Amino acid sequence: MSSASPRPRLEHQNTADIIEHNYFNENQRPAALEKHTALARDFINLHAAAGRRVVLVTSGGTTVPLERQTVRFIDNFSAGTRGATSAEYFLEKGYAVIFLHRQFSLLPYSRHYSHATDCFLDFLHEGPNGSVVANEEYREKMLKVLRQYTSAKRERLLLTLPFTTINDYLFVLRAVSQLMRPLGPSGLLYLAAAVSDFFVPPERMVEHKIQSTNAVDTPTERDAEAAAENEKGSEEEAFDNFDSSPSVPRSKRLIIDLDPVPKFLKNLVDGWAPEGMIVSFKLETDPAILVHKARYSLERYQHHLVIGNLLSTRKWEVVFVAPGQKDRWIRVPQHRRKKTASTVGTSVPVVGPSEDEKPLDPKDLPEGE
Ligand code: 9Z3
Repeated sequence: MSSASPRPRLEHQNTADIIEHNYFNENQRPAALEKHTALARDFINLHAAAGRRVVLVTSGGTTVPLERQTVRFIDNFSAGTRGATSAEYFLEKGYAVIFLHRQFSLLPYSRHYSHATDCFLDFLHEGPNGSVVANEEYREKMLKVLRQYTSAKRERLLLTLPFTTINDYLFVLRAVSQLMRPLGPSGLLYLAAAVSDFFVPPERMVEHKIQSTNAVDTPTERDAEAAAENEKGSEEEAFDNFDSSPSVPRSKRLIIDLDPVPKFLKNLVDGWAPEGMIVSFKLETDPAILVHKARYSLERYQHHLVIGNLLSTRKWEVVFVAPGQKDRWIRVPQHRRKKTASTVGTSVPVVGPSEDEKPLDPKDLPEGE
């Protein structure tokens, strides 16, 4: 008889709970999960005891690995500008910020210098006695950013937690939002990360790098045998993440069969942090469907606010979609747009004052945006 403890019974739970149970049991816990959870627990306890509001900001794109030992992966668009900039504004407003971000994407404060088209060394020169000095024209702004950064660090107001894959992200999101549960409405979840909608489930992920040619070169007897095996439907070495056996040889093509990522926003709203304030972002490219999709998301998940944005105009305008309210477009005024058109390190608010109610036409934007 097996001595393993029985799995929890699920027959009285609803579908969302079963999907959650299955996902988090079938997918591997990230190695850093415990460490990140412990850091978040200490951080939340510290600020809850001080009566401070806490926000979880998610930022950057999640990846979908195609191989367990990952050489190739599918990425989601996001530099992390929205999340990193918003985090700075939350800090300014007195929040303690947990910044759950894609590793190497933009970070609050350092974003002003880290991914700029200029190398950060271009902001500096050598001073007297071997010192390093900021160039005159950048000094004022750099000093301001440096002071904000060191103050946030000194007061332990900013906790940065990295993720890479969709799986890392989901595990940490669940753990941190559950830790925020006792904060009630003074816990804010601000979900700006660009989250993958499709992934390769673990049972269909290959261990090794997907090969573009058959076997290890030179045709040998072994290759002939392997080819024959493949013909018979044996999938041992070949990459194929299809559920069923292929009916035609696909040896030269790469066909990727992805499952939908479960929509855990429902679980977050109903179970992980049911009293928290929850703001999600909706990204689209087609202006004709943005507001509709944002409204649909709000109705489906029943949270507090969906902020809609279009890929091409995201730096200038967003639409707020909230329960029982008219859609509200918020825009950076025209005269401030050029200044921020191609610079990452802008001091213009991510959302600015409203100009009018008509959405921007992407073709009216300056080039390069
Ligand atoms: C966003 O819409 C963010 O505003 C951007 C920010 C990713 C566009 P950047 O980092 O870009 O400043 O370069 N995030 C999308 C969040 C997302 O994936 N939402 C899901 C969806 O649209 C629903 S939770 O389906």
